[in-house]
This record gives sequence, C-alpha cells and structure tokens, in this order.
Amino acid sequence: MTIRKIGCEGCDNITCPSTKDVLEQDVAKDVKTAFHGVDDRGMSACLFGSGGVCCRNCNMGPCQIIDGVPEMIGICGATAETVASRNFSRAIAAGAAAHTDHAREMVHGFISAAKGQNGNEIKDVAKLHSMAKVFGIETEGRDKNEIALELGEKCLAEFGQQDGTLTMLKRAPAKRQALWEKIGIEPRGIDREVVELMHRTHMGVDQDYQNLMLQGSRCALADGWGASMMSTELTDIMFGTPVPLRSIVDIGVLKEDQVNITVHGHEPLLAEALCMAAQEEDMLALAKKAGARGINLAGVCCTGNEILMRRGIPVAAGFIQQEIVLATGAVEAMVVDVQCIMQSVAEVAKSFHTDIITTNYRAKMEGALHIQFEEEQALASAKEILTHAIGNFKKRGKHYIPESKKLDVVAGFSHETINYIQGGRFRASYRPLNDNIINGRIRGVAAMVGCDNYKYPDDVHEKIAKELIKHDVLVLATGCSATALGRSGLLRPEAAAEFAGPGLAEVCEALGTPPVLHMGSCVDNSRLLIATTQMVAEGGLGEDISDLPVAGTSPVWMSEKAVAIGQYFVASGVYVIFNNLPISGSKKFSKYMLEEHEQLTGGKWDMEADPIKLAQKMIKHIDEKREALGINKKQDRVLFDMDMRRDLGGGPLTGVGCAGPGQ
Ligand code: BF8
Ligand code: SF4
Repeated sequence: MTIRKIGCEGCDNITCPSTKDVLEQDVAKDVKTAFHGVDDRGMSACLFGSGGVCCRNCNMGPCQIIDGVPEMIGICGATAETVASRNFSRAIAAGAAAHTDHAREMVHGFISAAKGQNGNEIKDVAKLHSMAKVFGIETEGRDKNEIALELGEKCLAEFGQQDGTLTMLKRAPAKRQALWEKIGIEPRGIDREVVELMHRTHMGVDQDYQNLMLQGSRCALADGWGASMMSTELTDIMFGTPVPLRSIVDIGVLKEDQVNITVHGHEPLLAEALCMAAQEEDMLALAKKAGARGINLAGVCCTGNEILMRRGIPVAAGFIQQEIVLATGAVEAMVVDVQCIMQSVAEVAKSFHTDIITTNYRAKMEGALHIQFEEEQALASAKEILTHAIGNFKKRGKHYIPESKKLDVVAGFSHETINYIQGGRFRASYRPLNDNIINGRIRGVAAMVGCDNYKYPDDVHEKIAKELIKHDVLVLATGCSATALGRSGLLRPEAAAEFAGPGLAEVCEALGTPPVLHMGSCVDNSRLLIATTQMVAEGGLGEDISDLPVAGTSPVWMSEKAVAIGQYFVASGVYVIFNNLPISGSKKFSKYMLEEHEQLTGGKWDMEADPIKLAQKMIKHIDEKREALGINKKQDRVLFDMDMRRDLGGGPLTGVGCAGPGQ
C-alpha cells in the first residue's frame, strides 16, 4: 500500500507545536497519520454503534435496535437496555482483561526477580513489608527475596481464585467494603470475574441490565482493586516507588547524534531491561562504533509514563503522537509490547529506516520485525533488540527533530510521595491535604486519566485541566492524559503561579509542586484509589470515598481500558464524566448509568462533550460534596507553609532525578 501525500494544513485538531512542526516538514510529506484517517474515512460514526445498540453476539444478527420501536428489538427479543448493557459490559471485560494480563506478566516477573532469575532486584523493601502485611505474610527475620517469593505466589493465586474475596479489597474504607458486600459485587478472583462477565453477555444469558451491571462492577473492581493495584505495587517494589524527578516531554527529546529508540506499550519489564542494557559498556561501545554518541531511549504511551516516573527518562510521545515521532525519520527502532500500538506505525515506518520491533508473542504485526523478549534472560533479550536498533543508525537518512518545543516536567507523584511531601519523612500524612480542602484553599481533587483520540482536538486535556486548576481543583493525572498535560506545560511547578487559582497556587508554591501531579500509567490509577482511601482515613472529609469532594474524567477516551477504569471508580463511589458513552441508544440504561447508579454505589457516570462544560460539571459535583460535608465556607485554617514543612522534615521538591541516559 502506498502512502498518500498529505499535509496537515487546515487540520484544527492538531494544536501541539511539535506535531505541527514535524508534519509541515518535507521529511513527513508522505506520512499519513490517523488524523488524516479520520477525515479520509469520510463517514460519521454509526449511530447504532455509538449508542451501544448494535448487537452481533450471535449469528441471527447483527441486530440494530431502535429503542421504543417494537419491531426493532433483537431477533431473540433482546431490548435496547439489554444490548447496551451487554456491550458496555463487554468493554469492561476487555479493558479489565488487558490490565489483568499485564498484571499477570508483572507478577511472573516479580517471582523471577525474587528467585534471582531475571537480573531485577527487590528495591523497595519498605513497600515489600507493607504489602506483605496486607497479604498476612510473616516478615520478621526473613530475607527480602523469601518474602517477595511468598508475596508473588499469593498474588498469582488471586488470578485463579474461585471463592472468597480479593485480598486488597480490605485496603478500601470499611464503609465501602460493607457496601460492596451488601450489594454482592466483591470480586472473588481476577480471572473469574472477566470470564463470568463474558459468559453473562453471551446470547441468552443475563437479560436484566441492572443485574448484569452488578457483574460489570465486580469485574471492574477486580481490575482496579485487584490486578492493577497488584501490578502497581509489585512494579514499585521491583523497580522502585516513584519519587518526584525532572524530565522532558516532547518529540524533541530525540537526539541528533545518538541512536534513538522509542519504547512503546505498557509492561515495564521490557522497558526496564532496555534501560539497563542501554547503559552497559558493550552496548555503548557498539553505538560508538556505529558513529553515535550514545543510546537515547524515549518513551511512548504508558511505557513512557512508567520509565518517566521511575527513571526520569524523557517521554517522546503520547498515544496521539506515536506516528508523528516516526515521521521525524530520526528513530532507529520503535520497540513495542502490548496495547495501544496502532497498526499504522508499521506503515509509517516503511517510509524511513525505522524498524518496528515487536517483542511479545501475544502481539505481532505484519511489517514488523519480531524479537521475542525472554523475561528470564531479560538483559540478553534487551541487548539483542538494542543491537538491531544500533545497526540502523548508519541508515538514517533525511530527518527532522523539533528541538525547540521541549518542556520540562516534574513527574513521579506516587501516593507515598504525596504523603511524604505534605508531612515529611517522619510525619508522612494526608492531613495537610485534607486541611487545605477543608479550609477551601484546595476546592477538591480531580483525576484526569486515559487516552488521546484522533477524533478530537489534541488540546482537550489542557483546556479541562486549566479550568479545573483555575478554580483551585488539584489535578491528579495518569496515562496519556498526563503526557498531554506535560506537553501543555502544566506539569511544571511554575504552572501553579501561571494558571492556578489563588488557593491552589499558594499550596503548590509552598510545596514546590505543579498544580497537576503526574501519578503514572493507566494501571497506576490504582494509586488514585489508595490516595482517596487515605483522604477518608485521615478524617474530616466523610467516611467513604463517595463523601469526598473528588471527580474523575477520561475526556477523550479511546480504549476499553478507560471504560473498565471508569466503572471501577464509579463502583468505588466516584463521579466520573466522559465526553461520550455508548449508552444513548437505550433510555432505560442511560437513566440507570447517569442517575440511578448513584443510589447503588454513591458513584455515577456523566457525559459532556464540551471540555469547559465538562470541567465545570466536575467543579459543580465537587461543590455539592463540599456542601454536603459542610465545608463550603472559607475557614481560617493554617496553611502548612515552607518553614513549617521544613520543621516537619519535608520541604519543597528540588531538581532531583535524571533526564535519561546520555545526559
Ligand atoms: O493504558 S491512556 S491511549 S497508552 S489506554 Fe492507551 Fe489510553 Fe494511552 Fe496506556 Ni491507557
Ligand atoms: Fe440479535 Fe439477539 Fe443475536 Fe444479539 S443476541 S445478534 S440481538 S439475535
């Protein structure tokens, strides 16, 4: 297939200066991106699909359902609400499956590390001990690897567990746990909930949309409080719990005189191995022999977030720029594993010397080179991949790196970091955050998570975040939303003075933090669950997550993982707003999701296409929660300023961390 000549003139969906810059260059003139793909298709989205009422669950269909038209139910009699809830549930199951399969790989890697088999070590012993406590594992007098092995095996057992409840549910507030038990949505085993949801959405099984959504919630909770949380915690123990560090987000992190390798996907085992291998003498010598000054690794999508958070390695691109970074012609190899890797990257790479290297047997691609990443020989596999990439350096032809738009970011805000920066090492606490919410300096907390989407402008995240912080709402960001906010300059501490309302700006300036805190990848949304639980435990903001002045959004969601995430937040008591949801084809199901669900879990879904209105709805929800808590009036509470914080042993962030290999 030949790539058509397309420029980016007139496309108002692209606002990122680097993206525009690259697409305007001669080197990118033959590159067709998904931005153009949206236009080229020339069709608006199918109304049945968008409304969630196209059923193709059996071969009597596909059946397009028109709500309220008796002849337009499914051939089997399935109603609009049954079909819409089944489709929604299947998205949850698929999203949860992606997260849980990722988590399983991380648990396998963790067990190998504990056995000393893959070159990784147990780095965060304090976190190992705290997780051991959650799982009832004895730590006294035991070697860290022995504890880790028992923890890894117990975690692995949670995937296949058939009865009982997942261990980490007990980290939730007591009131939340009691509610889950009462309505019967406590996950029993991780895999079981995905399988049961797929079964119940099969033709002719669960045809009561409310009953089905209970399983939808149970499956989503198995993702959030089960697999994703497990993945985040074990990854932290193995690779280190993130601490704030400075780095860069932009396509311009590519380097003229180095072998540029972008790492794209999700599971950090591969990325960590590449980071280690890229610092080995033999690899650096090979790069020099090829005429390069070094090896420059740069992240894309959630892998980018993982290595940014833990190593300060720059992020070249979020989901929406994965083709653009290749269009520079300056990438020797894009190494990919699983999830969110568009097939189009193989086509774009054909115009250049770039190789797309698939590394996981679960995810191969026509036109890509496959080098299997063997987790138990992690370093050797990583070196094989790097060797191939280095071999491409001499073949680099005409290229363009947009170096002038690079933006500094501070990332690495794990839940532990938030605890620490507020209270110091010895009095780590959420008390200052709760106090600042109670006294009104911080109005509330908003989670911005999830994807980019080529159907929408690339500045939606920025618009929403600016509106939120302007109204003193602290933003916690993950996934490609966090990358987008980094591109917009909102992950810099200076952004507080530039864009935040006076209360939030005062708090951020005292702590030295940005008004938007980067908390990691998509699986790291589990950090947000723990952060909200801590806010409840600290006191003064109610007894459950549903009492907190918090709200969540994935404003331009793309992946089914975002649906699973949204549902586990809703089932945890959070108000979650997306730009759209595939539910509008059923009045009953829409009413249930947007209004009635709140009576069940205290959380609910909402929709709003306009970014500013979406932010305002989040603020309105936060204000309603403040009103219910009786903290809607300004109170004269003490702000923990810099001096007080120093006394506590904390202090503002300094320019710690590295900016990646070769710096
Ligand atoms: O898991 S935010 S586009 S990269 S799905 Fe994908 Fe969405 Fe990005 Fe990460 Ni999450
Ligand atoms: Fe149609 Fe029912 Fe088959 Fe769905 S399950 S395709 S509604 S007949």
